[in-house]
Amino acid sequence: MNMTEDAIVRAADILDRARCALVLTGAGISAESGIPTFRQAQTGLWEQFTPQDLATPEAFAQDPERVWAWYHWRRTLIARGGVNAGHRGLVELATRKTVALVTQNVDGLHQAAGSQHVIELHGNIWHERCTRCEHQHSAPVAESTDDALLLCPQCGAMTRPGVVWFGETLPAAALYDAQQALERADCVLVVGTSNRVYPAAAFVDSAVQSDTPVIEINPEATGVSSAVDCHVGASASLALPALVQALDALPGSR
Ligand code: BJW
Ligand code: ZN
Repeated sequence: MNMTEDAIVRAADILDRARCALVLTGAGISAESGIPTFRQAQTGLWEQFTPQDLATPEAFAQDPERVWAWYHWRRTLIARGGVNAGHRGLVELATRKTVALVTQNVDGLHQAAGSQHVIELHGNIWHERCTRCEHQHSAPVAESTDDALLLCPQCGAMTRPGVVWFGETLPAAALYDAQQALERADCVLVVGTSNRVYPAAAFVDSAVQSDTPVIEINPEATGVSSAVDCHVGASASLALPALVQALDALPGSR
C-alpha cells in the first residue's frame, strides 16, 4: 500500500466512525475542471490578478466594467469546465453518510453534480443582485457572450455579482447553517482549500481545537496539515472516489 492509499484507508476508518460529517470545500475541488484556484503558485488567479482590483466592493465602485469582465470570463471557464470526479465523489459519499456540504466555491458545481442543500459561504457567481433595489436573479449557466455591465431588470441600475468580496460579511443564513452543521458534526472533511480565508478557515481551526477528527484532502500541505488527524496528499478527483470505495470495502459496510 502506498502512502496515499494508506491515508485513504485511515480516512475511511475515521469517516466510518462518524455519525455526521461536515465537508468544507474550496477551489481545489474544481481545479480539475480547469477552473483556476486563487493562491496556487503560477496557476492561481491571485498570481495573475490583484484581489484588491477585482474582489472588493471598492474595486467594483471604482471600475465595475473591469470587475464584470473578469466575472464573465470566470463564468465561461466554469460553464466549459463542468463537474469532475471529485464533485461526483461527494454526491456518492452523501448516499452513505450524513453529510453537510459547506463550500467556499461560487461555481455552483456541487449542485450541478447533484449535491443537495449546499451551503454556499461566498455566494454564487451565477447570481446577480441590484446595487440600488433589492432585486436578485440568477443568470443561466452558460458561456458568457456578453462582456457588458449587467443592468437590473426591475429598476435599470447596475447589478453586481452575487459573491462575497473581501471585507464583506458572509450571507447570514449560510453562516448560521454552517455553524449549526459544525456543532452537529463529529468529523470534518476539508477538501481543496488553502485554509487562509476567514471565517471559513475558522471552521477547521475550531474542529482541530475541539478534537473533532479532521481529514484533509489536498495535494499540498496547508497551515493545518500538521494538526489534522489524516492528510490525504492527493487530488480531490482521485481521493474522493477512492474514499467512497474504501468505505464500501470496510467490514460490515453494505
Ligand atoms: C487541490 C487540487 C486538487 C489544488 N484537489 N486540492 C481573520 C484573520 C485574518 C483575516 C480575516 C479574519 N477575518 C476576516 C478577515 C479578512 C478576510 C480574510 O480572510 N483575509 C485573509 C485572506 C487574510 N475575510 C473577509 O474579508 C471575509 N469577510 C468577513 O470576514 O466579513 C466580516 C468583516 C466585515 C468587515 C470587516 C471585517 C470583517 C470575506 C472573504 C471573502 C472571500 N472571497 C473570495 C472571492 C469570492 C468571489 C469570487 O470567487 O470571485 O473567495 S477570495 C477567494 O478565497 C474565494 C475563495 O472562496 C476563498 C478561499 O480560497 P480557497 O478555496 O481556499 O482557494 P485557494 O486557491 O486559496 O486554495 C486552493 C487549494 O486547493 C490549495 O491548497 C491547493 O493545494 C488545493 N488544490 N488542486 C484538491 N486537484
Ligand atoms: Zn434594481
